[in-house]
Amino acid sequence: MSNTLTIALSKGRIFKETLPLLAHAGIVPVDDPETSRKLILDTNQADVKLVIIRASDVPTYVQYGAADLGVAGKDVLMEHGGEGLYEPVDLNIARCKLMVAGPVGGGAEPERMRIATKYVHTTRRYYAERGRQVEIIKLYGSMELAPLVGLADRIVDVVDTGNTLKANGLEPLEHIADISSRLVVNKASMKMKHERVKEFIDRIAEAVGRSD
Ligand code: PRT
Ligand code: MG
Repeated sequence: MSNTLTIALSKGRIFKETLPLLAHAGIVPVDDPETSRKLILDTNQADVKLVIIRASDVPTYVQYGAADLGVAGKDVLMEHGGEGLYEPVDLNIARCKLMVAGPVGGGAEPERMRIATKYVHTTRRYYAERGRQVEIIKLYGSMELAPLVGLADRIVDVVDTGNTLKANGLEPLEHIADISSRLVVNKASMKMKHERVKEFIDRIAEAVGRSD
């Protein structure tokens, strides 16, 4: 096993909010993923690389050891199941809520609700635990559209300000979970690169403690 540390991140809010935490661990990327087309970013440290991937792919890369570490939303981790991963630090970034939402003043629930979501497993578990029979429709994005065009009665999605729901005539109805991003670690890396990985985790945890 090489001594390089590979860290998996997604572009956008997770990358932006992780940067100051990495800086505290002495890691500064050389390229900006928003302008560079590179998928592997060098950093100021020769043996630390960042891989830039879809948010929902981060747990998979870390599970299989393609990255030693990663940053993923709890929504993504709940949906993935978390096999093969340690989740040592709540980074307290990219916070939002996983909610059930539906049309404003939508009235009584239909007998067998149709729910559109990209969080199929989490949604199935949520309703199963409540003994409610629902039909789940898998979408990859723009869930807010589904109730407007009669595809679904409800959606399950993450909500931050609630502005997107509101702009589409929807309102939050049920709270499923509070979400923030977590540092995840490959189980083999934790053993084989223990010193380096442990040092990194400690620096990141320290940075989280400082930032608020
Ligand atoms: O875009 P891609 O399909 O690759 O992945 P992604 O959309 O999951 O990635 P990204 O970068 O958008 O989100 C990464 C992580 O940020 C998510 O997994 C969440 O843990 C977290 N997060 C925090 C959010 C939001 N806040 C958020 N508001 N992820 C998505 N949103 C979206 C939401 O889906 C909705 O469309 O923003 C819209 C709602 O925002 P408000 O402010 O209008 O409520
Ligand atoms: Mg997105």
